[in-house]
Amino acid sequence: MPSGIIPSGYALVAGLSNTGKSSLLNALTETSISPVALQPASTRMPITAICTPGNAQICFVDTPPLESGYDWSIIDWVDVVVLVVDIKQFDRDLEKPVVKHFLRRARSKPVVLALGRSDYVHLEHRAAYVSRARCTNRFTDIVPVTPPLNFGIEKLKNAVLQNIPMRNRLFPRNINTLNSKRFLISEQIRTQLFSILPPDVAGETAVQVEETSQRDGRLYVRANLIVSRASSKGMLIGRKGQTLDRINRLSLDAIGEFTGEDCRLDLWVKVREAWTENKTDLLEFGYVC
Ligand SMILES: Nc1nc2c(ncn2[C@@H]2O[C@H](COP(=O)(O)OP(=O)(O)OP(=O)(O)O)[C@@H](O)[C@H]2O)c(=O)[nH]1
Ligand SMILES: [Mg+2]
Repeated sequence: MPSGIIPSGYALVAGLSNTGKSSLLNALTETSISPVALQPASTRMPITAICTPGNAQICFVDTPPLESGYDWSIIDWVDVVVLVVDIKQFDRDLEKPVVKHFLRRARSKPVVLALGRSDYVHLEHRAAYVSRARCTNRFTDIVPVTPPLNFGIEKLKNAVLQNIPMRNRLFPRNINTLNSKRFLISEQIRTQLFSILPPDVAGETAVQVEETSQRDGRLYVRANLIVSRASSKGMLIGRKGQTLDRINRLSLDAIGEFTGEDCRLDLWVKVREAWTENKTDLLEFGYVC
């Protein structure tokens, strides 16, 4: 084997909404890079994290839910696919048209089935679910996982690694993501909006990070929360600024956990009328049209 040739490649993390894809990416890469949220469809753009088991490199790619206008072309350039399904309803989910379409698109790729939320099933019953899933004859491997408890994660990582091709390294050493820090911070802030605001207002609020710098030994972040209706501005600020304060506090915790840095955050609420219907605005705020 020529020197410099190592297992190096991309593994897609895909699945229906709210199945635990982002939690899984974080557990696999021992990070908090991908925001996790209770509400469905919280991930809206691919988030990457690179882990280096042994001398290998795996770039895991967390993606938005399959049912929300999925970018199918992503399947073409990854080496391995991890399909996350809920263990208790995996056979029903595998019959859904969007999942069938996904599996057809991925027919030339190794697909590892991650049976998510395996904590909902007794430990001794999990093997029976694996056997049932094996009967489909479709999957390269099948692994029950519970990302918040770190259950099944090493096994899943090994199953992926077995299918990563040998090649020249794809990623420079010491790189742990392909996303920009600004984008990742904006996603951490955006996710907090959903735990505080009504879903329609949160969904129509873009986050634009204008500055990330070091000030007095701390990470300084200035970001705009851009609402699409003037009437939403007051809702984001709240009485005496209380709502904005809460958004700020939650966001600081999330950014601190993700970056490991002590952080100061300045949030500003701005209005851009009907940005959700304007293609130029959507592109500016990082939405794929
Ligand atoms: N009990 C349990 N909860 C889980 C598990 N994995 C994730 N969750 C929770 O499920 C919710 C959704 O998790 P996410 O990781 O954001 O799910 P997702 O598939 O990325 O969601 P979208 O990006 O919105 O499609 C969060 O509240 C997680 O804490 C699991 O294995 N067991
Ligand atoms: Mg997600």
